[in-house]
Amino acid sequence: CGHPASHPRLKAIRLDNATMAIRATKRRISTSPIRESEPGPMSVSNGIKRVSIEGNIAVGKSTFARLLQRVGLDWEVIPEPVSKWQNVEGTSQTSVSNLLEMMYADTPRWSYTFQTFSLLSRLRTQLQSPPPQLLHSSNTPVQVYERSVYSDRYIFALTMFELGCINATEWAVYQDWHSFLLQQFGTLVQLEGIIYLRASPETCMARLGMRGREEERGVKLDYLQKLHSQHESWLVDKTTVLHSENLKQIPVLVLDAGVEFEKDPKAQETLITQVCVDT
Ligand code: DCM
Ligand code: MG
Repeated sequence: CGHPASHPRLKAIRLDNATMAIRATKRRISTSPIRESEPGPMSVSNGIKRVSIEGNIAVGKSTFARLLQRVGLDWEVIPEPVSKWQNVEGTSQTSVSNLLEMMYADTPRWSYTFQTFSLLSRLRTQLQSPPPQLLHSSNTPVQVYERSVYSDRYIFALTMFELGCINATEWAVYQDWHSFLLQQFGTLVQLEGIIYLRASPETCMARLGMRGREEERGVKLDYLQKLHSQHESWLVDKTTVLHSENLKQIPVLVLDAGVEFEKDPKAQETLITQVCVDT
């Protein structure tokens, strides 16, 4: 099967109900370490379902999101706005700086600024109206987010605070902003489900090297190990202290992204069938 959509089981697939998909997966793949609970009452807004892909740096979120889009015609992928972080625009819309580069070059100096900006730019991107064809689709439209405002806070900003790169004052201000923005806009970006692409930090390190994003050249394995444990605490062990009741109730689908799936149609199919449900 050269294309995931050509597989017979995938022909009539629509993610009409992401929660159903996650439940179906739980039944089908008993070895998957999935934990789930009921979705919150606020999980659907404008009739759109939203699913976030989470995972360590360079694990393959963008690749996986593109695969999902290929098999689900009604799905809109909303990539992480990394280019906005690499080109911070001044008032005349010209690029004034590369904040991603600045953050990695002097992490204690720029982490707070970076985390504030990544949260703001992500929220702005995710709040944009979906394309009309998505809204007029005969199936329930699905938006696939590459990461979420939750990983911004409970993975990255929290890690930077724990590493001492965001100080106690910055952390308090960040959390105040975060909570306020979610109170105002939270229902519009509320998730139906989370897909956690899980791979070892060593695998992510190798993929990061292959990707070769200039700004990330100095990223060390111990940082990826820290981010990995942070993902595990939040999405698998459920030990992260969360401040949103809805967030605690979002079902999580854990997928083994340790397999080399980027160029392997069979491995892609294995991953994709775990997300899709036949209608
Ligand atoms: N990033 C970060 N803080 C966030 C979100 C992202 O430091 N809140 C960084 C991690 C990566 C890059 O942005 O260097 C995103 O790349 P990827 O999507 O591969 O994880
Ligand atoms: Mg990416």
